[in-house]
Amino acid sequence: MDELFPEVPLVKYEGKGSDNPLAFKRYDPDRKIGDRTMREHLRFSMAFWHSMTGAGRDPFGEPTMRRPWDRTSDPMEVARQRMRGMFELTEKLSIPFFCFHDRDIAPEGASLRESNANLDAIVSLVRDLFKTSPTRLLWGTANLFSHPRYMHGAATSPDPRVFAHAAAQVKKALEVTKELGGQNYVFWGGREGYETLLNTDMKLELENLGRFLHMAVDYAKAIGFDGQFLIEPKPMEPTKHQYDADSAACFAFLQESGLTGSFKLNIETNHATLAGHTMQHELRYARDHGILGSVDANQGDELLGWDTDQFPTNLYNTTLVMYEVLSNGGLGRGGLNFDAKPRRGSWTSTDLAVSHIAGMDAFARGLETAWALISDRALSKRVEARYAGWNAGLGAAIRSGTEGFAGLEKIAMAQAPIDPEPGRQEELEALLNRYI
Ligand code: XUL
Ligand code: CO
Repeated sequence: MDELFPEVPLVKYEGKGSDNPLAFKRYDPDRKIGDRTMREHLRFSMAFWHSMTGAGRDPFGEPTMRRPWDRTSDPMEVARQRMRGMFELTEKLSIPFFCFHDRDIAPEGASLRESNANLDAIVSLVRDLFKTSPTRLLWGTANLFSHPRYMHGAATSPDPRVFAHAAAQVKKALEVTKELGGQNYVFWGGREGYETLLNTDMKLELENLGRFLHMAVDYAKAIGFDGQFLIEPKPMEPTKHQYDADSAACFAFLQESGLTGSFKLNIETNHATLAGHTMQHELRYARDHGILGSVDANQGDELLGWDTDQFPTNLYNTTLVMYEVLSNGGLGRGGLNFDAKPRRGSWTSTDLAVSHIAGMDAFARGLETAWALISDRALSKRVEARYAGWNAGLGAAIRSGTEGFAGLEKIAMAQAPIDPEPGRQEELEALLNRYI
């Protein structure tokens, strides 16, 4: 079959001295770091919606991206070409996985029946492409936010008819994800939130969200889908208040709804920063609560402050993400999904490949640095020393519950004045710099 991206070659590792923009400088898929290869540690994934359907449109301007299917007018033919294009690029870039929304890979039809038929046709193409390609499905999801019917939310819509439509869409998306061997299924709360409490019953909406997710868990059991369910936190955009605001809000929601055990989180860098957290904070919170499932790997721009979905090139960030991922023992069935798009000015297909290479190299470097930090216990031994007081004597007594306020008052009265140990933040930042 003719190539759709003849300008993109099979991308190889050429080492850090290479000037070739279409070569890896750090990502050497088969190189072992500890007991796993870089490929196994990083589990990269391409986001179909950005890479294949994204066109470079912004609120002020028309699409800029030029793609091989631009002169094709039949939407199903466009969908087929995009899918072939995605397999071609993931293979050329050694990206082992992809992720999609139902409506990215096949156009919405005039009815739900027609939409399902469109989806089935593309799913059968994917099954054909699987026969000759190593690319596999990391996760599937349903787009419950683009169509006007979802203007007030899907599972949290005030209109039960919309809830029903969303349920039917997720039912189909689960079947399709199972059919394609998807390792996870993601719920990002597209418009599950609100604009104003003047017209919103927040309590009912959150209960309905819980009901919806229980139905998804039940249906997955019924059809034998054993992928991991993931919630993707985000605090705003498109609604002003998104219910799944951050890792902690999601954990509270899962507990309240009786859903812990069935869900983990898919944490995205640009969503963390929109929530006013570092990505490391969001990952650490999830890891400490046993719900770190997968990562949407991108970055925002601190001067812009919206969801710019840029390719991750900041080495501090990729290092600290990999620090959490390695400390978690890896991501299991999860992966690093590039929920990222080239800038509007990076409109060629070569830019699309180069953007992925930039993100992959930044993560490979982050992996190496994080591995060294962990092997040397460079940070952990300092943290352990800082909390050493909790392992013996007074700290151990407090932890074991043998001391209460009255006993602690006696101890405090008898204590000499306290000079706390310095936190040594700058020293540790300099230490991190040395490793990077
Ligand atoms: C939106 C976003 C989504 C999810 C999947 O900000 O990140 O693309 O990753 O629905
Ligand atoms: Co995302």
